[in-house]
Amino acid sequence: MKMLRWSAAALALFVVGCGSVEDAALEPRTLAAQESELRTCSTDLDCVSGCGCNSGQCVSVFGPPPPDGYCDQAPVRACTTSSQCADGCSCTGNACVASPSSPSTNCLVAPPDGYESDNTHTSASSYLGTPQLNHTFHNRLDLDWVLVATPVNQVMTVEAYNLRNSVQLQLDVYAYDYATRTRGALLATTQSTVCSQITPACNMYRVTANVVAGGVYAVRLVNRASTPAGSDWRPTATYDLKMY
Ligand SMILES: [Ca+2]
Repeated sequence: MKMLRWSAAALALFVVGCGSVEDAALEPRTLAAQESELRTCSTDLDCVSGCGCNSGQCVSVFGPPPPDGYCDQAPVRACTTSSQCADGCSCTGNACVASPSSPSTNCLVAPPDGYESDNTHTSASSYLGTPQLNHTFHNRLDLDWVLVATPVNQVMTVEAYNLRNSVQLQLDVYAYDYATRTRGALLATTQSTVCSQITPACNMYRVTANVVAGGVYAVRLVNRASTPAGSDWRPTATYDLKMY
């Protein structure tokens, strides 16, 4: 399915790119001129979708060869609204672009989600009894803390589910002393999805812990993806969180 989507996207880009191919045919460029335009890179994230970084240059990595110059384009962050772009960027032509007032802003990075700043247990969001939707890992170093108060003695289940855009995370539950804001013992942790099939029932992270009436517990979700921070134009890793 992933490949199918890429193919459709690539096809669309190839169609869009046809104009430049014809232009190139009308006015051939010298080989030296073409080589001078090759896009330099240090990681695949420096190259547009469908191109990879090979020996410091963006080149086609699989599938049919793209139109001349396709891999020489700078990557952009796709969007449909400006809320999907970082501060200082707006969504123009389905790409996040820097506002005229801050032209040097890096618009490849994702904006933080509505639960930020929640990178420490003292700035955690509070779980209010209903699922928290659309948590994102907006950069490689992102982690998310959530505090939950437990009204009764029970086995509490915590799930990170609806995993979108290649979420890889670690899910932890800690005991917590809310009065002193002190983290206690690690009660449960996982880095593995429930099962390996590609189904919603399997593709989630789940832990359980014994909790007590009147208790507070701290849940931590850590981004385990290896994407370099600060240059991620790809769709942002997103998950929903529920506890019951
Ligand atoms: Ca966070």
